[in-house]
Amino acid sequence: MAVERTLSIIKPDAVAKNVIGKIYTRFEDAGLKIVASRMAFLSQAEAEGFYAVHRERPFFADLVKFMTSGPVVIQVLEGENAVLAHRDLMGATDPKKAAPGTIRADFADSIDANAVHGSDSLENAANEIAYFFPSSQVFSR
Ligand code: RTP
Ligand code: MG
Repeated sequence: MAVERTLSIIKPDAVAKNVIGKIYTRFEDAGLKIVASRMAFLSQAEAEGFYAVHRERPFFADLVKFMTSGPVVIQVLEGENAVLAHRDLMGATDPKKAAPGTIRADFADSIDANAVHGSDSLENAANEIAYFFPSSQVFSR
């Protein structure tokens, strides 16, 4: 297994629920290190650019509206097999289908307000990390 980096976002619903620390603890307890972190209030253009792969999907407008509805916390996680390890911690996109004990099962309310984002491949992770963090703001440990 290789050490990887992945991009994580704590979405507006989870920030509003005051569970940033609880979610960070899950990352740390799973052996993922937080190597970059910042809070942001995404503009419409930033959210549209970030989710550009979904531009043609019927849920795109709702997704952008939700992601710009409040502040988010954006982080880079580093560790063994980080992309998949993080997706496992998150659980399925629809919290009703997410396995018990996953972040979405425990903190998400709906498929739209689903608490967290995680990169879905190593290639997308590299692009998503670069979208939010210059390399000088990522602190490998
Ligand atoms: P994310 O990118 O946010 O980590 O979520 P994901 O990989 O689990 O799901 P993805 O397919 O990339 O979709 C991005 C976000 O769009 C919303 N969505 N709604 N109504 C729908 O069928 C539907 N499908 C996706 C979700 O909020 C999802 O997180
Ligand atoms: Mg996705």
